[in-house]
Amino acid sequence: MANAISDAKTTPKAIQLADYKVPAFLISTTCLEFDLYESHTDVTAILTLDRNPATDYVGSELELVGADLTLTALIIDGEPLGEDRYQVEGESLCIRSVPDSFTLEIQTRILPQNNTSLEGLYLSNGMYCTQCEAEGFRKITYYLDRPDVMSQFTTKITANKASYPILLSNGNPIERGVEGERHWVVWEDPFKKPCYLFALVAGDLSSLEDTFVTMSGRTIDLQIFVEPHDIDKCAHAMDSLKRSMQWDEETYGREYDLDIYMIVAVSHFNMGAMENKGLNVFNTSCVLAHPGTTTDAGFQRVEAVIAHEYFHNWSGNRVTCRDWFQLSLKEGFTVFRDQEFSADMGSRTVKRVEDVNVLRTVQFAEDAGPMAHPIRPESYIEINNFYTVTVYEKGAEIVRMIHTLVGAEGFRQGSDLYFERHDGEAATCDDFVAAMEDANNVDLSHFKLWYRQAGTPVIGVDGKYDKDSCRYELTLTQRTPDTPGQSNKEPLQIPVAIGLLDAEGRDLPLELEDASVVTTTTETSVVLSLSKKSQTFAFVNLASEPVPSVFRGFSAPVKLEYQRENETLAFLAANDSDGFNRWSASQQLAVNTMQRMIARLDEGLSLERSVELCEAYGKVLIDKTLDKAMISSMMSLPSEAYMAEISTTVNPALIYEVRRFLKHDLADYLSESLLSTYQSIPLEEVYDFSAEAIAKRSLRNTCLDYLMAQGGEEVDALCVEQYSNAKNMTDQMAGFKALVHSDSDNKAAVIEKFYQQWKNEALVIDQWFMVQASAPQDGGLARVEALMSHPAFEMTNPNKVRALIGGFCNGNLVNFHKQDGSGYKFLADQIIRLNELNPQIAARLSGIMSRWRKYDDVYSKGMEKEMTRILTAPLSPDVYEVVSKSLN
Ligand code: B3K
Ligand code: ZN
Repeated sequence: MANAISDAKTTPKAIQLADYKVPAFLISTTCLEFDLYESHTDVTAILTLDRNPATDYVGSELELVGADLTLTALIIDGEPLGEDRYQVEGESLCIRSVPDSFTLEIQTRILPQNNTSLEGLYLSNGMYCTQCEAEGFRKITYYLDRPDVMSQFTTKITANKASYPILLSNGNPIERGVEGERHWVVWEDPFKKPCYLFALVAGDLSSLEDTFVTMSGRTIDLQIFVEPHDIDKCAHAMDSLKRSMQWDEETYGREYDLDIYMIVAVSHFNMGAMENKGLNVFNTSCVLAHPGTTTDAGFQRVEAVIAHEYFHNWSGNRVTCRDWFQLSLKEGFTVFRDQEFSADMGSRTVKRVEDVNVLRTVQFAEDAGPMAHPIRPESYIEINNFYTVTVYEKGAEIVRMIHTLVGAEGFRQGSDLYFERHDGEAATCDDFVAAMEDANNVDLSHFKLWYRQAGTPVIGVDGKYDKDSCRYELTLTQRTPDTPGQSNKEPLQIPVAIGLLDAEGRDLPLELEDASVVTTTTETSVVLSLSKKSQTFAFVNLASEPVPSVFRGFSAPVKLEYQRENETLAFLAANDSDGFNRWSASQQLAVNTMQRMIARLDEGLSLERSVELCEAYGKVLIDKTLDKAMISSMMSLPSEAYMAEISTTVNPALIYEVRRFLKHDLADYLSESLLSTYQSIPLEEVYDFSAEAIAKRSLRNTCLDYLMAQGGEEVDALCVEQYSNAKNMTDQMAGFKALVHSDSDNKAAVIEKFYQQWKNEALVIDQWFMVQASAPQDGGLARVEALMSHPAFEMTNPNKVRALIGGFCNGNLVNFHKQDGSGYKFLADQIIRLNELNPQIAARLSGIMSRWRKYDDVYSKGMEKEMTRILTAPLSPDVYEVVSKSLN
């Protein structure tokens, strides 16, 4: 048995990109047989191996990897191997004196019922399922578990027919049969794939079925498999799948390739979903949707994740990654694709605001912390720790910048060339950029620094207007702060989308003195390419001083160091033709206000109303030119997490106090307007998933949230009324959360009532845990500790852990960051417990305290103490990597 737990003596070693070597052997075919029994599973793998013509390895040893396996037989070309022919050490199986071409049969026994890591083959609510990315296949059999070894898979599954009537794997079913109480199915996948895309499912499942006719006229069978009681919650996922298939044909010319596309929903899953070839496995939270049980955000997440996994069929599966350092090749590109799909399905600006908000809050924090890494990292201890917002979301921004630089048409030509060149191959990020360069005849060699350099660039902006020459000079500077292991950063190539506004807020015609600095133009903006440390761009023929609107649409993942008067920000929030920058300006106005207030509190001064902010928000609330969803997000104060990210030294108590004060004060100032807006949008009888209906609910519920911050019996009654009369979960949840996060006397009753109504809906109960865990009222830790013993809580279910422990430690800053360190001790205890059960989830939670150095002393000492305590426990490489890097 391989032992995944390490201690100080066996420090796990880092894998380096620079050490990449082509595999010594290739596996052309992989035949798998699974015999599933309640007590164990027997796996037989028959592999056809050949020496790789491209290798420089001249020896005759074959090294395979495996973890948590009991090896029962090894047979080469029909001849069983004696123990003198091989050696098992840790995760390695080394077979001596193998020929250049041979058949290897490996028999192993595994215990899926004991597998709580949710990697490899495991049981989720009595259903067998697999998760092999990144390195889970080694928990199934010994193999060359690396993405550049691609093989053609055939899989036979045998199990009890009554308990497991549905047996699934990748590709098409080619044979089936029954033997007594057991039955079997053989699946064949005609496409070569790396083992991380292998999947198996066995269970008692119901399915929703549909078809899609592709652009070349082929009919594809679509199936969504779920536990029988969830069959009424599959329609939205099916609809999203069909729209994704059509969008990928229209936007990228990509057609689906197999005859069947299957999705299976499982309740125990470490992340959102997995793009296994032809057989996606999904977290139930990313498939199931029903107006009664799912909020708008839930519906949108299902749509986005369904699309994301579907798009992987080309960006990930047909063209896969050479090694795990190239992860952003498939993830960054696929996130960009799903973001654009969602933008096309709903409101483009609102989607951009949501995505940038996550990036600026979570990714910028990661990029400035001890785990900072470039989108193509150069080393890792545990690859599972690198499925990060940097690789995914910053990776998507880098693809988006290429899109901006070469334009939509050029980008399409580049992606066509990429798919054509590398179909069936394991490619690198360099290959992707090369296709973009070759299709567009551009040189992206400087731009490629984004793949190697970590950290968020900080951009300085300085404008000078000269009345006599009617010239406006804009000077942009850039610097990227040091990150662990990387100092002396070089200037990047940064696309800067710019517009200039006149005093009435209209876009001015843009004329540059040197037209060659312009990369692309739209009607109202130009994209300038900033590639030096400092550059000045001169705009000419301007009759009066313009107001610049920089980084329109967030044209690059950068931070602005740009002092603007509140008046200018309010002007941009009211007038900018770029919706994203309207939002950004209103956020910055609130940030300035909050930072000033935090400084006042820190000096022991009291807080006073910010008339500027109240007036600006008041204008936004009644602005007829704005979409309701935009009003809602422009009215939302910057989150505590974002305020923490942009603070030099974080004091969570002050951030909370200021935000609470402002919300209360805004509610007070705007109460009439808030109430009339709230009342002008009636609760609907029938749920509608259109952007317009979502916008209405969003604005209505933002108003409710403010009104409840102000409090009072009347508002309380209004909230209870909404909670009780709501016909969909979006409105019910908004009422529930507003009550639970208030001091309402109705709180306890509503918590109980909600539980009784939804106790049979696991995903709704996750929300029930989350809302309570994030309630800011005093005594948060005690409430969470009590909920840990609630019968609905399950430490082996990641959704539950994320809802309750994550909801508290990530979403309840004022209760988690108690100066007595009780929150930190609680989190450390849970990490140590989860480290044994599920290292991936434990490592994710460890990230919460990784930025301890950034906090005020009273907090940072407490976090350091608990992180140090974690490090004294025997740790998985996952947790070890995060904690040791955070303490170094
Ligand atoms: N590719 C998977 C993520 C696998 C994570 C492994 N720890 C889901 C996705 O990005 O589509
Ligand atoms: Zn993905």
